[in-house]
Amino acid sequence: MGNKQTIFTAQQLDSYQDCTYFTRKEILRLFDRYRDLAPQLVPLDYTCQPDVKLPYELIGSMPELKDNPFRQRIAEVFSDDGEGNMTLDDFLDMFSVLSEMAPRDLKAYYAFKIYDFNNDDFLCKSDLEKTLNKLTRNELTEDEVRMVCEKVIDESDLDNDGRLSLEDFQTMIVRAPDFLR
Ligand SMILES: [Ca+2]
Ligand SMILES: [Ca+2]
Repeated sequence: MGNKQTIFTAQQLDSYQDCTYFTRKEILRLFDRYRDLAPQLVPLDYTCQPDVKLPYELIGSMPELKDNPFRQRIAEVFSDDGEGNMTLDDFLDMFSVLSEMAPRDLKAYYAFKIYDFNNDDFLCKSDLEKTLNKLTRNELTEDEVRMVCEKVIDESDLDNDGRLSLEDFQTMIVRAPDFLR
């Protein structure tokens, strides 16, 4: 009991390795971190895939997220329930995409989802305004924000529908890579 080998089956570890950019060792380390957030909720045996979710409040307080102005959106996007409460699978997915090993296109795809506050698969002006306010930690005036967002849409809205699709967004981050950080 409590031995690392009994937490997951070999197949589970293989599939976690296939679905993330992590090694077995890193997966086990992340499991420990997940469990440390709430040892009373997370069992030491995952071989029967227990139905466990950790509340957003715990996830959002982790050192990687707590100072990130997008922490709530990040947790929402990666959580199955859309509310930021995370299963171990959600948790591993999130850290995998945030890791340095994740390719730029994958990061861009998730950045788009994170910035799409109303989840309609487009970045409209109000999504971009919210994004910019968070990126700049509210240091710009309303007028400045409006101007920057209009300019961004103007330059990247290839099909001229006044909002950015994922494709438009990929064009945009080539010009303004800060949006991907
Ligand atoms: Ca949207
Ligand atoms: Ca467009």
